[in-house]
This record gives sequence, structure tokens and C-alpha cells, in this order.
Amino acid sequence: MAFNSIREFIAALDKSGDIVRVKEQVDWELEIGAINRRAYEMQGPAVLFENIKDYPGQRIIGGSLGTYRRLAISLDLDPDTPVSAIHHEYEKREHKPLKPAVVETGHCKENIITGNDIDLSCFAAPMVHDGDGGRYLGTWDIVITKDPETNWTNWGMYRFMINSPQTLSGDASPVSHLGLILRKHFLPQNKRFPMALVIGADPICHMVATAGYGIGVDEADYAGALRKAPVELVKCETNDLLVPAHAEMVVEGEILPDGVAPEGPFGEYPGYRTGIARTGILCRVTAITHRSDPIISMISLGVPVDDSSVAAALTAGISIKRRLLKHGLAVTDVYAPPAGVTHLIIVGVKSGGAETIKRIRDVFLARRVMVNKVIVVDEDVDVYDLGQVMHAFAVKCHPINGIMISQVPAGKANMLTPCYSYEERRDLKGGLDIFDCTWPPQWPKETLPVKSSFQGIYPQETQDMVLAKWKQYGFK
Ligand SMILES: Cc1cc2nc3c(=O)[nH]c(=O)nc-3n(C[C@H](O)[C@H](O)[C@H](O)COP(=O)(O)O)c2cc1C
Ligand SMILES: [Mn+2]
Repeated sequence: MAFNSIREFIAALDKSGDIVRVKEQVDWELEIGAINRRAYEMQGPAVLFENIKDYPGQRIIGGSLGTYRRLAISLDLDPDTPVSAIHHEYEKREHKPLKPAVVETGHCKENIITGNDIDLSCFAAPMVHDGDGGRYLGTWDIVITKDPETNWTNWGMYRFMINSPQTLSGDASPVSHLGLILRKHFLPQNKRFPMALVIGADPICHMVATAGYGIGVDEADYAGALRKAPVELVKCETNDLLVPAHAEMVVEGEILPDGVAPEGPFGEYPGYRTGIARTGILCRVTAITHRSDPIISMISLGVPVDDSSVAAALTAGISIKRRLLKHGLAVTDVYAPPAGVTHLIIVGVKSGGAETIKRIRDVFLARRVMVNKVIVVDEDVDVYDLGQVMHAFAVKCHPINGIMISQVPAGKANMLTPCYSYEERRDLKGGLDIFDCTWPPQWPKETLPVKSSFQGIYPQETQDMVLAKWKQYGFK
């Protein structure tokens, strides 16, 4: 059964024991961020802060999807579902996109604030990390925008910090869909760009906002697919965007074509504060609507594992697999292990070798290269089992011929990757290595090393006999 709101999801986490309710008074300045961060690092539960200094009645939830257990619960699966099964279920559900249902009203309309009454400082936006550029209201959010030409509605997760009581500043990259629409239809025409920042929607809506769907694809249809029920949307007060009706809070606004504001720095997703304060986009708030006693969704972003490295690893793995298949590569599975923070990707292939490796490299190099290491393994290696992957890397990746090093053209690399120098990050320069852990197809079959495993080195009859008698031997 799909959750219709974050409150229904919290009730499920209460039941499964995957959330702690903090009743002790906590400070929005660093304390909440630090508690949430420590909980991640202990692989602990989600945290609901119920008593926030200066903000009676308001609450913050941190880490809603910070473990695979919580991710499985959000998809209405058994909490102990293995990672590979979560991936496969996600892929299966994606085949049936469901259009959202537009409704008249919803919880997000319980309070409507417009005009001079708008004051962002009335909301418990946390100062998440020491050294952040400001208080971030949007950390685990959904930002909704529309392409005026095609009516494509985009959902993306982009951070937004409070710049003044009535303005936000943000950091949507030029290649993000928000960045693309803004630069195509609004900046050149000097037009204001309507947006809605959604906080505290049902967990699946936030997850699809992290996913790299194609240009022109409405993420809302995929939230419906994954929930197996249409998302209910309601119209904004001051623009014609549609937002999740049962969200805790919606900040309606317009990005000003001639305005800029300082943005960042921030403890970033690769697990480091790599940036300095930059010039961000400036959003003038036109309305705030919210549920009474709102719950603000947040992430204390940092070293893995957290919501970003779990949920975004799932969505990144699925979208990279989709892209490789589209280019005709015989890929079995793709895993972006959370510890690799989407910088390291494992690709399983039906047949490897230099030609396959080159084609995989070309697919990665064709766009912005946020990844910098790709490990390619044969299909007998379970990509979700890091022990097996490490074994293949250790013994099948030739230390000279097995590494394909590529330069990433300036302007296309990841500016947040900590190993790049300051100059490289500034100019978006970087590299991409493909580690080939597959057998060269030209090696004669009789010279291929034989895998000394149960399935690899024993005759089929021996395997069948051992399996048939397994319990007889005394195993459970
Ligand atoms: C916690 C979190 C914060 C993010 N913040 C930003 C951000 O500030 N700017 C950005 O361009 N992408 C950010 N991303 C990555 C985007 O969410 C991701 O690229 C997504 O695909 C964007 O949607 P789009 O493909 O519709 O542009 C963030 C992801 C996560 C998980
Ligand atoms: Mn998109």
C-alpha cells in the first residue's frame, strides 16, 4: 500500500522500529545536523525531532531513506529485502508509469501565507553543518518547474538556502533539468521562472527527484509507477505548477532572471566540503503553504551511508543501466554501491573485452562525467556482492592493460570530486578510469583460467548430487 504522506511513512517506521522520536529540546543550529549525522554513521534509525528551539510545534525528520531497510519500507517491501531484489523490483515497477491525479485540495493547503506575511525565518530551517553558507530549508526536497513550450513538468532535488525572509538561493547545475529550462526559456527572455520547493512529501516522491530521467520525462509519472498508485497533486496559489497535495510544506516562488545571491558552501554528497561560497540563483518567494505543525524533511549530507548515498545510488544504478542498454551493451546489472557515492560504478556484462570496455567508456564520456571509476565484471560476478567484485578486481584486472584512462574534456567533469585540485574543480576538469575485470574474448577457451568455485570447478553431476544430499550431510 502506497504512503500518501510522510506522516503515514513515519507511522510505518514507528511500527518497524526504524525511527527515534527526540523529545529533548534541540537546536536548529548544528545540533540537529550533528545528531542526524551521527545516527547515519551508526547505521541508526531515522530521527524525528519533536522539540526544536525557537520553533514550538514544528518538527524535522532526518534520514527518512538513510538505510536499505527504510528504502524497502518506503516501497512497501519487507524491510530485509536484499539490495539486488530492491533494484529488480524498482526496474519492474518503472515499466508502468502512472499519470498523477489532480485533486482540489490537500494537507499542504491547511495554512496559506502570501504577500507581506511571507517570512522564511518562521520555519525551522537547520544550519546543517559547521561552515555551511546559511540555513538550508531545502536539503531533502523536491523542486518543481515546467517547460512552458512542452508542458513537461520536472521534479529534481536541488538544495535551497534562506537568503532573506522572502528569498532563497539555490545551486541547480547548468546541466540539471531546472538549469536547462531556466537557460532555454527564461534567462534569454529576461522572464521570471516559476518554481515550487516541496518539503516533506511521501518518501517515493523525494526519491524520484534524485533520479536522472531523460529530458521531457515527468518524474511524477514514475513516482506513481513506484508507488503503484498515482500521486495526488494540487495547484499552487501563485502559479500554475502542481505539487504533491499531502506535502508538509510548499514554498512557491519565481527565479529572478537578473538576480544572483551567495550560495554554499555545504557539506557535499561525496562526503567533503569541497566548495566555497558561489553565486547561486535567486528565488523570490510568492507564497508559502503548509500543513499545521509542519515536518521539515532534511538530510545531514556527508560521508556514506545516508539518504543520498542509498536512494541516489539506487536511482543512479538504474538510470546508468538503462543508458548502457539503450546503447546496445549487453549489461546484466549495474550497482552504484553507497560507499562509492556515485563516483564508483560496477557494471556486469555478458561478454567483456577491450571493445566492450571502449563502448562503455564512450557512453560515460558522452555527457557530464560525474562518475570517475567504473569496474566492469563478467556475469558470473554478483555486482551487489562487493567481496566478489573485489576478488574480480584483484585477479582479473590486468595492472597494465586492464585500466583504460581517459581525460574528461574541460567543462564536463564533477566539480565536487575531492581528489581534483582546486583548479580542476573550478574548470570542471577530470578523468575517467575503466577497470576491465573481464576475460578478453580472444583468449582461446582452453587457456581460460577455471574458476575454483562450487559452480565453476565441479562437474554438474557432482554439484547436483551435493545439492540433493545437502541436508543429509547435516547442514540446515
Ligand atoms: C541530497 C541531494 C542534494 C542534491 N543537490 C543538488 C543541487 O543542489 N544541485 C544540483 O544540480 N543537483 C543536486 N542533486 C542531484 C540531483 O538531484 C540529480 O541530478 C537529479 O537527477 C536532478 O533532477 P533532474 O535530472 O530532473 O535535473 C542532489 C541530490 C541529492 C540526493
Ligand atoms: Mn528531470
